[in-house]
Amino acid sequence: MADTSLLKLEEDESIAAASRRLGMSRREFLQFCAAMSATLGLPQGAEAAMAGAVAAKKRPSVIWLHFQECTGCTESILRAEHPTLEKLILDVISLDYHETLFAAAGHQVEAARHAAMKANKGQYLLVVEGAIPTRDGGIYCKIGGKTAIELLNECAADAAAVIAIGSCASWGGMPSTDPNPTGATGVSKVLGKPVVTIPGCPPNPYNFLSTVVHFLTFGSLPPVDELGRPKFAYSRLVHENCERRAHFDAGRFAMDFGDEGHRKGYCLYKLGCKGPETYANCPTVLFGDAGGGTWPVGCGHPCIGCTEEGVGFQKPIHMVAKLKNIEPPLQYPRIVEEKGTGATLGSAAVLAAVAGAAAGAGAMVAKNLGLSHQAEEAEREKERARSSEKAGV
Ligand code: FSX
Ligand code: SF4
Ligand code: F3S
Repeated sequence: MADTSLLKLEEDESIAAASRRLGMSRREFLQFCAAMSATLGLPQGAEAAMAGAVAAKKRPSVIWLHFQECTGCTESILRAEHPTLEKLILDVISLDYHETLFAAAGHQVEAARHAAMKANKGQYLLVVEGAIPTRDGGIYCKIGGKTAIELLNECAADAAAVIAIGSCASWGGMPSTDPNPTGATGVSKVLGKPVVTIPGCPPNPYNFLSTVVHFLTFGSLPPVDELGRPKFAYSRLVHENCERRAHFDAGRFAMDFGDEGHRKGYCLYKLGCKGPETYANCPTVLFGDAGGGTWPVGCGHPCIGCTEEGVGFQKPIHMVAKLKNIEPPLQYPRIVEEKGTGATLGSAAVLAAVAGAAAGAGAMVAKNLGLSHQAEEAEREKERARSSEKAGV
Protein backbone atom coordinates (compact mmCIF):
# COMPACT_ATOMS: atom_id res chain seq x y z
CA MET A 1 0.00 0.00 0.00
CA ALA A 2 1.33 3.44 -0.89
CA ASP A 3 2.37 5.57 2.06
CA THR A 4 0.01 8.55 1.64
CA SER A 5 1.81 10.76 4.17
CA LEU A 6 4.99 10.48 2.11
CA LEU A 7 3.13 11.01 -1.16
CA LYS A 8 1.62 14.22 0.24
CA LEU A 9 5.06 15.36 1.38
CA GLU A 10 6.43 14.96 -2.12
CA GLU A 11 4.40 18.06 -3.07
CA ASP A 12 5.72 20.06 -0.13
CA GLU A 13 7.95 23.04 -1.01
CA SER A 14 10.20 22.58 2.07
CA ILE A 15 10.84 18.97 1.00
CA ALA A 16 11.74 20.18 -2.48
CA ALA A 17 14.15 22.73 -0.96
CA ALA A 18 15.76 20.10 1.30
CA SER A 19 16.19 17.72 -1.64
CA ARG A 20 17.86 20.46 -3.70
CA ARG A 21 20.16 21.26 -0.77
CA LEU A 22 21.20 17.62 -0.52
CA GLY A 23 21.54 17.10 -4.25
CA MET A 24 18.90 14.35 -4.26
CA SER A 25 15.58 14.00 -6.02
CA ARG A 26 12.49 14.46 -3.79
CA ARG A 27 11.70 10.78 -4.12
CA GLU A 28 15.25 9.78 -3.12
CA PHE A 29 15.12 12.06 -0.09
CA LEU A 30 11.78 10.62 1.07
CA GLN A 31 12.94 7.07 0.42
CA PHE A 32 16.02 7.82 2.48
CA CYS A 33 13.87 9.02 5.42
CA ALA A 34 11.63 5.95 5.11
CA ALA A 35 14.64 3.63 5.16
CA MET A 36 16.17 5.41 8.13
CA SER A 37 12.89 5.20 10.01
CA ALA A 38 12.65 1.45 9.28
CA THR A 39 16.26 0.94 10.37
CA LEU A 40 15.47 2.67 13.66
CA GLY A 41 12.51 0.27 14.04
CA LEU A 42 9.98 3.13 14.20
CA PRO A 43 6.29 2.67 13.43
CA GLN A 44 4.78 3.69 10.09
CA GLY A 45 4.26 7.44 9.89
CA ALA A 46 7.55 8.27 11.64
CA GLU A 47 9.26 8.66 8.26
CA ALA A 48 7.07 11.69 7.47
CA ALA A 49 8.00 13.30 10.81
CA MET A 50 11.68 12.63 10.10
CA ALA A 51 11.48 14.11 6.60
CA GLY A 52 9.70 17.18 8.05
CA ALA A 53 12.35 17.60 10.77
CA VAL A 54 15.29 17.38 8.32
CA ALA A 55 13.53 19.74 5.88
CA ALA A 56 12.75 22.28 8.64
CA LYS A 57 16.49 22.70 9.09
CA LYS A 58 16.22 23.03 12.89
CA ARG A 59 19.81 21.92 13.17
CA PRO A 60 20.85 21.11 16.73
CA SER A 61 24.07 22.76 17.88
CA VAL A 62 26.83 20.18 18.29
CA ILE A 63 29.97 20.60 20.39
CA TRP A 64 32.46 17.89 19.37
CA LEU A 65 35.39 17.13 21.67
CA HIS A 66 38.53 15.18 20.76
CA PHE A 67 40.63 13.32 23.30
CA GLN A 68 42.84 10.21 22.99
CA GLU A 69 42.12 8.83 19.52
CA CYS A 70 43.21 8.67 15.90
CA THR A 71 40.45 10.96 14.51
CA GLY A 72 39.14 7.99 12.54
CA CYS A 73 35.60 8.66 13.81
CA THR A 74 35.64 12.11 12.25
CA GLU A 75 37.38 10.81 9.14
CA SER A 76 34.82 8.09 8.58
CA ILE A 77 31.90 10.47 9.11
CA LEU A 78 33.16 13.30 6.98
CA ARG A 79 35.20 11.24 4.54
CA ALA A 80 35.62 13.19 1.34
CA GLU A 81 35.38 9.93 -0.60
CA HIS A 82 31.68 9.70 0.12
CA PRO A 83 30.10 13.14 -0.28
CA THR A 84 26.46 12.06 0.00
CA LEU A 85 26.67 11.00 3.62
CA GLU A 86 28.91 13.89 4.57
CA LYS A 87 26.41 16.35 3.10
CA LEU A 88 23.57 14.76 5.02
CA ILE A 89 25.37 14.88 8.34
CA LEU A 90 26.44 18.49 7.94
CA ASP A 91 22.90 19.35 6.89
CA VAL A 92 21.22 17.91 9.98
CA ILE A 93 23.60 19.33 12.60
CA SER A 94 25.22 22.69 13.24
CA LEU A 95 28.82 21.79 14.04
CA ASP A 96 29.74 24.71 16.31
CA TYR A 97 32.98 23.37 17.79
CA HIS A 98 35.23 20.76 16.24
CA GLU A 99 39.00 20.97 16.64
CA THR A 100 39.86 19.04 13.46
CA LEU A 101 37.60 21.05 11.18
CA PHE A 102 38.03 24.54 12.59
CA ALA A 103 40.22 26.82 10.51
CA ALA A 104 40.83 29.05 13.55
CA ALA A 105 42.98 28.09 16.54
CA GLY A 106 43.81 28.99 20.14
CA HIS A 107 41.72 31.63 21.94
CA GLN A 108 39.40 32.16 18.94
CA VAL A 109 38.31 28.53 19.05
CA GLU A 110 37.90 28.59 22.82
CA ALA A 111 35.70 31.69 22.43
CA ALA A 112 33.58 29.92 19.78
CA ARG A 113 33.00 26.98 22.13
CA HIS A 114 31.97 29.24 25.00
CA ALA A 115 29.66 31.27 22.74
CA ALA A 116 27.95 28.16 21.33
CA MET A 117 27.50 26.65 24.80
CA LYS A 118 26.02 29.89 26.15
CA ALA A 119 23.67 30.47 23.19
CA ASN A 120 22.39 26.86 23.28
CA LYS A 121 22.49 26.19 27.02
CA GLY A 122 20.62 22.98 27.85
CA GLN A 123 19.96 22.30 24.16
CA TYR A 124 23.22 21.37 22.49
CA LEU A 125 24.43 17.88 21.77
CA LEU A 126 27.84 17.01 23.14
CA VAL A 127 29.68 14.47 20.99
CA VAL A 128 32.87 13.05 22.48
CA GLU A 129 35.48 11.27 20.36
CA GLY A 130 38.42 9.60 22.07
CA ALA A 131 39.20 8.09 25.46
CA ILE A 132 39.83 10.09 28.61
CA PRO A 133 43.13 9.51 30.43
CA THR A 134 42.56 9.41 34.18
CA ARG A 135 45.96 8.43 35.57
CA ASP A 136 48.13 11.07 37.33
CA GLY A 137 45.34 13.63 37.49
CA GLY A 138 44.55 13.30 33.79
CA ILE A 139 47.71 15.09 32.63
CA TYR A 140 48.16 12.91 29.52
CA CYS A 141 45.66 14.89 27.44
CA LYS A 142 45.31 18.65 27.82
CA ILE A 143 43.54 21.12 25.54
CA GLY A 144 43.65 24.89 26.11
CA GLY A 145 45.34 24.26 29.46
CA LYS A 146 42.55 21.97 30.71
CA THR A 147 42.66 18.23 31.18
CA ALA A 148 40.27 16.07 29.19
CA ILE A 149 38.44 15.32 32.47
CA GLU A 150 37.90 19.05 33.18
CA LEU A 151 36.84 19.84 29.64
CA LEU A 152 34.41 16.91 29.49
CA ASN A 153 32.77 17.83 32.79
CA GLU A 154 32.50 21.49 31.77
CA CYS A 155 30.90 20.74 28.39
CA ALA A 156 28.59 17.99 29.66
CA ALA A 157 27.11 20.17 32.42
CA ASP A 158 24.73 22.08 30.11
CA ALA A 159 24.33 19.56 27.28
CA ALA A 160 20.88 18.22 26.33
CA ALA A 161 22.47 14.84 25.65
CA VAL A 162 25.92 13.29 25.42
CA ILE A 163 26.96 10.89 22.67
CA ALA A 164 30.23 8.94 23.00
CA ILE A 165 31.30 8.23 19.43
CA GLY A 166 33.74 5.41 18.70
CA SER A 167 35.05 2.66 20.96
CA CYS A 168 37.61 4.97 22.63
CA ALA A 169 34.93 7.31 24.00
CA SER A 170 32.52 4.42 24.65
CA TRP A 171 34.75 2.28 26.86
CA GLY A 172 38.40 3.24 26.38
CA GLY A 173 38.97 1.43 23.08
CA MET A 174 42.45 1.20 21.62
CA PRO A 175 44.19 3.63 24.08
CA SER A 176 42.96 1.46 26.97
CA THR A 177 44.73 -1.67 25.65
CA ASP A 178 46.69 -3.43 28.42
CA PRO A 179 48.73 -2.19 30.23
CA ASN A 180 46.75 1.03 29.66
CA PRO A 181 49.56 3.38 30.75
CA THR A 182 47.41 6.53 30.84
CA GLY A 183 44.40 5.01 32.61
CA ALA A 184 42.27 5.63 29.49
CA THR A 185 38.56 5.12 29.98
CA GLY A 186 35.16 5.99 28.50
CA VAL A 187 32.89 9.02 28.91
CA SER A 188 30.28 7.45 31.18
CA LYS A 189 32.91 6.33 33.72
CA VAL A 190 34.24 9.90 33.98
CA LEU A 191 30.80 11.56 34.13
CA GLY A 192 29.49 8.87 36.46
CA LYS A 193 26.28 8.50 34.48
CA PRO A 194 25.13 6.55 31.42
CA VAL A 195 25.55 8.16 27.99
CA VAL A 196 24.62 6.99 24.50
CA THR A 197 27.55 5.11 22.98
CA ILE A 198 28.20 4.39 19.30
CA PRO A 199 31.19 2.03 19.48
CA GLY A 200 33.27 0.94 16.52
CA CYS A 201 36.82 1.79 15.49
CA PRO A 202 35.77 3.71 13.58
CA PRO A 203 32.00 3.59 14.13
CA ASN A 204 29.56 3.28 11.25
CA PRO A 205 28.62 6.84 10.20
CA TYR A 206 25.13 5.71 9.25
CA ASN A 207 24.46 4.72 12.89
CA PHE A 208 25.54 8.18 14.04
CA LEU A 209 23.35 9.89 11.45
CA SER A 210 20.28 7.81 12.39
CA THR A 211 20.83 8.58 16.09
CA VAL A 212 21.06 12.32 15.44
CA VAL A 213 18.01 12.37 13.16
CA HIS A 214 16.05 10.60 15.89
CA PHE A 215 17.06 13.37 18.31
CA LEU A 216 16.15 16.02 15.76
CA THR A 217 12.70 14.53 15.13
CA PHE A 218 11.62 13.45 18.59
CA GLY A 219 13.82 15.52 20.92
CA SER A 220 15.24 12.33 22.46
CA LEU A 221 17.89 9.74 21.62
CA PRO A 222 16.83 6.24 20.47
CA PRO A 223 16.36 3.36 22.98
CA VAL A 224 19.65 1.85 24.14
CA ASP A 225 20.90 -1.39 25.74
CA GLU A 226 22.61 -1.63 29.14
CA LEU A 227 25.89 -0.42 27.59
CA GLY A 228 24.22 2.68 26.12
CA ARG A 229 24.31 1.33 22.55
CA PRO A 230 21.31 2.18 20.33
CA LYS A 231 19.34 -1.07 20.07
CA PHE A 232 18.56 -0.55 16.40
CA ALA A 233 22.25 -1.01 15.58
CA TYR A 234 23.75 -3.21 18.28
CA SER A 235 21.19 -5.85 19.21
CA ARG A 236 22.44 -8.61 16.94
CA LEU A 237 25.76 -10.40 16.63
CA VAL A 238 27.85 -9.85 13.48
CA HIS A 239 27.81 -13.66 13.14
CA GLU A 240 23.99 -13.76 12.88
CA ASN A 241 23.82 -11.93 9.57
CA CYS A 242 27.24 -12.64 8.13
CA GLU A 243 27.38 -13.52 4.45
CA ARG A 244 29.87 -16.32 5.30
CA ARG A 245 27.54 -17.87 7.90
CA ALA A 246 26.49 -20.71 5.60
CA HIS A 247 30.12 -21.84 5.55
CA PHE A 248 30.37 -21.70 9.34
CA ASP A 249 27.27 -23.88 9.64
CA ALA A 250 28.63 -26.32 7.08
CA GLY A 251 32.09 -26.43 8.71
CA ARG A 252 33.97 -24.81 5.84
CA PHE A 253 36.77 -22.59 7.16
CA ALA A 254 39.69 -20.61 5.78
CA MET A 255 42.73 -21.90 7.68
CA ASP A 256 45.28 -19.41 6.40
CA PHE A 257 45.19 -16.06 4.62
CA GLY A 258 45.31 -16.73 0.89
CA ASP A 259 44.62 -20.48 1.12
CA GLU A 260 41.95 -22.11 -1.02
CA GLY A 261 39.22 -21.67 1.61
CA HIS A 262 40.05 -17.99 2.00
CA ARG A 263 39.96 -17.46 -1.74
CA LYS A 264 36.60 -19.21 -1.95
CA GLY A 265 35.09 -16.94 0.71
CA TYR A 266 34.82 -19.54 3.50
CA CYS A 267 34.17 -18.64 7.15
CA LEU A 268 36.99 -16.76 8.93
CA TYR A 269 36.29 -18.16 12.41
CA LYS A 270 39.53 -20.16 12.56
CA LEU A 271 41.51 -17.07 11.56
CA GLY A 272 40.20 -15.39 14.71
CA CYS A 273 36.96 -13.77 13.52
CA LYS A 274 35.19 -12.26 16.55
CA GLY A 275 31.80 -11.98 14.80
CA PRO A 276 30.30 -14.66 17.11
CA GLU A 277 30.85 -12.42 20.18
CA THR A 278 30.48 -8.95 18.70
CA TYR A 279 27.28 -6.95 18.54
CA ALA A 280 27.11 -4.64 15.49
CA ASN A 281 25.11 -4.17 12.30
CA CYS A 282 28.12 -4.17 9.94
CA PRO A 283 26.89 -7.09 7.77
CA THR A 284 23.47 -5.53 7.18
CA VAL A 285 24.20 -1.81 6.95
CA LEU A 286 27.60 -2.51 5.38
CA PHE A 287 30.64 -0.53 6.18
CA GLY A 288 33.71 0.59 4.35
CA ASP A 289 34.43 2.59 1.25
CA ALA A 290 36.24 -0.07 -0.70
CA GLY A 291 33.29 -0.21 -3.13
CA GLY A 292 31.03 -3.10 -4.09
CA GLY A 293 29.01 -3.06 -0.85
CA THR A 294 31.91 -4.22 1.27
CA TRP A 295 32.53 -4.50 5.01
CA PRO A 296 35.49 -5.98 6.97
CA VAL A 297 34.52 -9.68 6.75
CA GLY A 298 33.24 -9.15 3.21
CA CYS A 299 36.76 -7.96 2.29
CA GLY A 300 38.29 -11.16 3.68
CA HIS A 301 39.47 -9.87 7.07
CA PRO A 302 38.19 -11.43 10.30
CA CYS A 303 36.06 -9.12 12.46
CA ILE A 304 38.34 -7.96 15.31
CA GLY A 305 35.37 -7.12 17.56
CA CYS A 306 36.09 -3.41 17.37
CA THR A 307 32.69 -2.47 18.86
CA GLU A 308 32.86 -4.84 21.81
CA GLU A 309 34.44 -4.03 25.16
CA GLY A 310 36.69 -6.87 26.32
CA VAL A 311 37.08 -8.21 22.76
CA GLY A 312 38.45 -5.48 20.47
CA PHE A 313 42.01 -4.43 21.44
CA GLN A 314 41.99 -6.95 24.28
CA LYS A 315 41.81 -10.41 22.75
CA PRO A 316 44.66 -11.41 20.43
CA ILE A 317 43.59 -11.11 16.80
CA HIS A 318 44.06 -14.83 16.05
CA MET A 319 42.42 -16.16 19.23
CA VAL A 320 39.17 -17.92 18.33
CA ALA A 321 35.95 -16.25 19.46
CA LYS A 322 33.64 -17.37 22.22
CA LEU A 323 30.40 -18.59 20.67
CA LYS A 324 27.75 -16.50 22.40
CA ASN A 325 24.81 -17.78 20.49
CA ILE A 326 24.97 -21.53 20.28
CA GLU A 327 21.49 -21.93 18.85
CA PRO A 328 21.77 -24.06 15.72
CA PRO A 329 20.23 -22.57 12.59
CA LEU A 330 16.67 -23.63 11.81
CA GLN A 331 17.69 -24.90 8.44
CA TYR A 332 21.12 -26.03 7.27
CA PRO A 333 22.67 -24.86 4.02
CA ARG A 334 23.23 -27.37 1.27
CA ILE A 335 26.79 -28.50 1.84
CA VAL A 336 27.35 -28.76 -1.89
CA GLU A 337 27.26 -24.93 -2.21
CA GLU A 338 30.72 -23.60 -2.95
CA LYS A 339 29.99 -20.00 -1.92
CA GLY A 340 27.72 -18.55 0.73
CA THR A 341 25.69 -15.69 -0.62
CA GLY A 342 24.00 -14.55 2.59
CA ALA A 343 22.91 -15.47 6.07
CA THR A 344 21.47 -18.96 6.53
CA LEU A 345 17.73 -19.30 6.23
CA GLY A 346 17.65 -19.78 9.99
CA SER A 347 19.41 -16.57 10.91
CA ALA A 348 17.53 -14.65 8.21
CA ALA A 349 14.21 -15.86 9.60
CA VAL A 350 15.11 -14.85 13.16
CA LEU A 351 16.26 -11.47 11.92
CA ALA A 352 13.10 -10.94 9.93
CA ALA A 353 10.91 -11.84 12.91
CA VAL A 354 12.69 -9.51 15.29
CA ALA A 355 13.59 -6.56 13.15
CA GLY A 356 11.01 -6.67 10.40
CA ALA A 357 12.36 -5.10 7.27
CA ALA A 358 14.75 -2.94 9.26
CA ALA A 359 18.07 -4.57 8.40
CA GLY A 360 17.16 -4.85 4.74
CA ALA A 361 16.19 -1.20 4.62
CA GLY A 362 19.50 -0.18 6.16
CA ALA A 363 21.42 -2.25 3.67
CA MET A 364 19.45 -0.69 0.84
CA VAL A 365 20.30 2.79 2.06
CA ALA A 366 23.98 1.93 2.29
CA LYS A 367 23.84 0.44 -1.19
CA ASN A 368 21.98 3.44 -2.57
CA LEU A 369 24.45 5.83 -1.01
CA GLY A 370 27.19 3.79 -2.64
CA LEU A 371 25.36 3.93 -5.96
CA SER A 372 24.82 7.66 -5.81
CA HIS A 373 28.51 7.97 -4.99
CA GLN A 374 29.33 5.94 -8.10
CA ALA A 375 26.95 8.11 -10.14
CA GLU A 376 28.65 11.22 -8.83
CA GLU A 377 32.05 9.80 -9.74
CA ALA A 378 30.82 8.93 -13.24
CA GLU A 379 29.48 12.48 -13.64
CA ARG A 380 32.86 13.91 -12.57
CA GLU A 381 34.63 11.64 -15.04
CA LYS A 382 32.39 12.94 -17.85
CA GLU A 383 33.03 16.52 -16.73
CA ARG A 384 36.80 15.90 -16.83
CA ALA A 385 36.52 14.40 -20.32
CA ARG A 386 34.44 17.41 -21.50
CA SER A 387 36.94 19.96 -20.17
CA SER A 388 39.96 18.17 -21.67
CA GLU A 389 38.06 18.01 -25.00
CA LYS A 390 37.44 21.79 -24.80
CA ALA A 391 41.08 22.43 -23.96
CA GLY A 392 41.95 20.31 -26.99
CA VAL A 393 44.07 17.91 -24.94
FE1 FSX B 1 40.14 6.34 15.96
FE2 FSX B 1 37.87 7.64 16.98
FE3 FSX B 1 39.13 4.21 16.69
FE4 FSX B 1 38.98 5.68 18.64
O1 FSX B 1 37.31 6.30 16.19
S1 FSX B 1 38.95 5.00 14.60
S2 FSX B 1 41.00 5.13 17.64
S3 FSX B 1 37.37 4.36 18.08
O2 FSX B 1 38.11 7.43 18.80
O3 FSX B 1 39.35 8.14 16.11
FE1 SF4 C 1 31.11 -14.61 9.52
FE2 SF4 C 1 33.04 -14.56 11.28
FE3 SF4 C 1 30.76 -15.78 11.88
FE4 SF4 C 1 32.44 -16.84 10.10
S1 SF4 C 1 32.82 -16.54 12.32
S2 SF4 C 1 30.22 -16.62 9.88
S3 SF4 C 1 33.27 -15.02 9.08
S4 SF4 C 1 31.04 -13.62 11.51
FE1 F3S D 1 34.34 -3.73 13.73
FE2 F3S D 1 33.84 -6.26 13.30
FE3 F3S D 1 32.28 -4.43 12.28
S1 F3S D 1 35.84 -5.29 13.37
S2 F3S D 1 33.65 -2.73 11.89
S3 F3S D 1 32.57 -4.85 14.42
S4 F3S D 1 32.88 -6.32 11.32
